[in-house]
Amino acid sequence: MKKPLRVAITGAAGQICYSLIPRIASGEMFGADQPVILQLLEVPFEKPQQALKGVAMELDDCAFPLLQGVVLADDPMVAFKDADWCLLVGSKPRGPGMERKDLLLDNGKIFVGQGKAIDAVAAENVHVAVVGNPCNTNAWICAMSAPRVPKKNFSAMTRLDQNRAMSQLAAKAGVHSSAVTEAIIWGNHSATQYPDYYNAKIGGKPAPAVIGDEAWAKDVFIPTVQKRGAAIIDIAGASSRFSAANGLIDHVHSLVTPGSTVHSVAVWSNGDYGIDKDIMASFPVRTTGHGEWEVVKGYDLNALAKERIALSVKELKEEIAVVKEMLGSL
Ligand code: NAX
Repeated sequence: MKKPLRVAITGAAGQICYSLIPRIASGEMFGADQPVILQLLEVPFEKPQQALKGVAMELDDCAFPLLQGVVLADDPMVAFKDADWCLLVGSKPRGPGMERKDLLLDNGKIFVGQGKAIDAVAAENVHVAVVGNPCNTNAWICAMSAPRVPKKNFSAMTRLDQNRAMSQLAAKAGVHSSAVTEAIIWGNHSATQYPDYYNAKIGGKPAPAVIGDEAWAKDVFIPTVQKRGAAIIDIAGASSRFSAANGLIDHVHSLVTPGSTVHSVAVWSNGDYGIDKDIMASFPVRTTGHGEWEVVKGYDLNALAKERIALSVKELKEEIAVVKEMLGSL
């Protein structure tokens, strides 16, 4: 049997994790032959801690063959101890009337603390995937607070956006979503993200050649993907839950699978495609046969793409400027 992976998960009594945790324990994220130990973190208050105990009881009741242990924690130093993967789902949601700056400030504190704890106690080659919003900038804060850990080991999730883009393209083309590949998300996981119609493929052919409707791409496809999260909140009264969990399963699974196809991941920018260095931006990524991931080069960016990506990058830089101001004092 392989050595168990220690997987720390924050926000573990929350909505996304309720769908996420059993899928990790059953092997969908790391593979059907990879045992896991789950290290679950929640805030140190009675209600979430009680809810976390309920999650642990349900895990017991599943008798998952791959689950080798469960640690319940209210302290990041316990949750991240020797962790091979840290899945940072928990964060403070934006409340009514809350300014974006306040959201960045509140989450900044959380992700500075978690970054420091990861730096101090996680496994030598820990990898960190951030879902909690604003996820790109939270991942940036976390990476900056964990100087021991290579920047390439941090990522933030834009896979849900990619999956949404695949479904929209498939529906328009009248094919199954599995026929859609290279549906790349560029930039920030926010309404400024750029879902790339021009480089997507449908049945191996360029999407524009199959769909042939640029007005639809610009006026329907891009805004639908950008605002899909808000549309779900409007109709269901709650934010995306199992689709977000599914996005994270796909995100990590692709990162740990050698030879994976192109997928969208927010990673530390090295300046590829003219995107500013040292921000967390979404790029096309592939995991090589050696298990290392790299930004896939060579996609052509037209004028629309360049203009939209620049807007998203501007937003990311503004978010970073706000948190940089705070980081010294945190
Ligand atoms: P919930 O509010 O249901 O759960 C969040 C949980 O995190 C709560 O139980 C809370 O107690 C816990 N938490 C808060 N601060 C914590 C901390 N410092 N340490 C540990 N736990 C902490 O939210 P849920 O629906 O699960 O969403 C979680 C996050 O995912 C939110 O920030 C949300 O905005 C974000 N999303 C990100 C998406 C993406 O594609 N990147 C899409 C879905 C989702 O909107």
